[in-house]
Amino acid sequence: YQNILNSVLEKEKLLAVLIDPDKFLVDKVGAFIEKVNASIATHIFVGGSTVDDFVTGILVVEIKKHTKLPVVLFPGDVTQITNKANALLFLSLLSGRNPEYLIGKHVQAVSKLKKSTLEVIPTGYLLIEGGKVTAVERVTGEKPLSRSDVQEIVDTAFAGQLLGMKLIYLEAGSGAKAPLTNEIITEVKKALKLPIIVGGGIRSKQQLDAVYKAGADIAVIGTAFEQDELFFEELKKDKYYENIS
Ligand code: 1GP
Repeated sequence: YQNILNSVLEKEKLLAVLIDPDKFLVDKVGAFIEKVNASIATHIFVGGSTVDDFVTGILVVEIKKHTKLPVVLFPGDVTQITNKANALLFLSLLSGRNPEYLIGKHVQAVSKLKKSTLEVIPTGYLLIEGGKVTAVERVTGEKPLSRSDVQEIVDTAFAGQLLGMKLIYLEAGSGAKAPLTNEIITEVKKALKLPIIVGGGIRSKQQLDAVYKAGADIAVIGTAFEQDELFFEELKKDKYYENIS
């Protein structure tokens, strides 16, 4: 977390590549991570809404064989918590009113976390309309916040800050039709003192840059890399910085 804060202070933008254990074959990890290493990615997030037990641990071990980037758990359930990662986003679904996802799963996780060395980062998680029904919605039974109700989004994020959350994650949902609007990101960033994570539907360099410009500190991309690994070419370290300078 301190590394994230330092980057925010330095105005450095961070990029997390999301690997969903449910969609990833362990024997493909090496080649995929080589591409991640050559790109501007700074973090690897691992998690998904529906993942079989024990798969996450095996995948994280394999990922760590190929990279020095921090591996951060972004779990859909308690079973995805593994001590093999570096940190855990302890997500509370603030946009919903389902107690299981606000505090229930967290209580279930305690016996595991007490034995682990994972850095636990309390994270306020806001699901916001992304143009299609997302896995988060299906699993939690919670509706997303409306894109047009920016004040409700800002107030929800602000309540998360008051509750002591250390990060706020604005989520349009994996595979969202479009990333969140600049207005949503800018208004949340303006109102809060916390680093802001933005994910869902980012599929091009232009969209990534727009999300950063609007105020995202960390962008998360999953689907675009799963569907087209050539996207890594556009985000290669040398090429990316050449293009923005
Ligand atoms: C999903 O925010 C992440 O939780 C990433 O979304 O798969 O659409 O990139 P995408």
